[in-house]
Amino acid sequence: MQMPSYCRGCGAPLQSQDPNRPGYVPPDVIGRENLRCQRCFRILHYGQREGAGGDREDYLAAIRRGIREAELAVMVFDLVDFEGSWSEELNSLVGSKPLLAVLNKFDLLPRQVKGEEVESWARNRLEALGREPAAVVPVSSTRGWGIKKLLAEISAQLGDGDRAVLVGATNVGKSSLLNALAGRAGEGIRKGRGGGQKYNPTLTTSPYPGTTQNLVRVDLPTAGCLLIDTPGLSQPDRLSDLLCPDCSRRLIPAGELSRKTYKLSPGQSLLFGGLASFTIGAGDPRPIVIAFAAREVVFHVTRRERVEEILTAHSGDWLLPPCGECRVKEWEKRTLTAQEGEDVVVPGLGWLTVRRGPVELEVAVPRGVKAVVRPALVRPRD
Ligand SMILES: Nc1nc2c(ncn2[C@@H]2O[C@H](COP(=O)(O)OP(=O)(O)OP(=O)(O)O)[C@@H](O)[C@H]2O)c(=O)[nH]1
Ligand SMILES: [Mg+2]
Ligand SMILES: [Zn+2]
Ligand SMILES: [Zn+2]
Repeated sequence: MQMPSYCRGCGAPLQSQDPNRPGYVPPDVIGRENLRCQRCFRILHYGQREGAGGDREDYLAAIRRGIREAELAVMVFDLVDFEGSWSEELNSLVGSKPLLAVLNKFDLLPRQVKGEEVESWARNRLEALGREPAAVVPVSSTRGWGIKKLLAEISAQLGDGDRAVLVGATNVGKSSLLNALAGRAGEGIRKGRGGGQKYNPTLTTSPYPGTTQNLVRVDLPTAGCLLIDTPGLSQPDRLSDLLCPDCSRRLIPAGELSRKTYKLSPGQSLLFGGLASFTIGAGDPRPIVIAFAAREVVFHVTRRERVEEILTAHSGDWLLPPCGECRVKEWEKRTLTAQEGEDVVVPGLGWLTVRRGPVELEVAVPRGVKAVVRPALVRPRD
């Protein structure tokens, strides 16, 4: 019997030397087939947070190998953090390989938003970035929406026995997507209790970034292709990547986004926890903005003069996130003008949609984080 040498959940090479590193299995089980490492076991069964383990260069090398092996690249985005999911580095690694774009976590948007709307929105965004994928498919990996269509699109691009590689930033849901595709293609189905069928997902997924460690290949004979999962790439200018794992989990929405409408006046500031402030300058005298972020982000309105005092006194206390440890030390301010029907986005945190404008905004974010103006993702209904 050939000894399996990689964890089937995260792809880490199996080892029995260091229990604190990915890939660890006790010496007495090594050699068995289909093993999952101790780290994956803890993540899956105890929801435990485990450190990422490897370094960025190793992840990059794995992604490069995955792309080289495949005939098709599937670029996975977190739809509610499109800018935070876009990586120039990954884009250039994909190069001229045929490309599909997947807009995952569609379930987190308000229900009014239609699939066709986000599809054409994302097509335009990608075109502006110099990309024209063969297809752009909104999906929800956790709810199973759009998976059948995506599987058909992937099969249409591939010849028999060809390979597709899933690439993207950390936590966008690549492994969840691959599990959903495999389930859809009828892989890993086993008898559940009471005789019903139950899908046994192969890949380890978790709310903390940095779960997948290495390539994991999943064969889908019924779909006539092989899919390759890759480690995610951390994003240096995404706010959620700059904070501790608990803060970053709070910023990544677990359910539908919270959405609040504000009528503000010049000189008023809207705070997103203790992590960003949007201060109204010139423009429409009574602008209306809609704030979008994960539910755990506290929105707070105050006067411009009080922002500093409030941040000093309450950030990490009731003004969450960040936690006390991740309080912002250095701020960066920019002035942006946004028109009605545009969003001002802070990648890895959320965005403001201008409902009545135009509005000039002074945006303060932690040093190194971007702020971007884009056409509105969720178009207000009149
Ligand atoms: N709401 C929602 N959550 C999702 C969806 N897909 C994935 N998630 C969640 O997003 C988190 C990250 O999912 P993973 O599949 O581990 O993401 P990944 O891209 O493989 O992450 P890395 O391996 O760290 O690069 C988990 O908490 C998933 O449950 C989705 O369609 N909707
Ligand atoms: Mg993964
Ligand atoms: Zn593992
Ligand atoms: Zn923190």
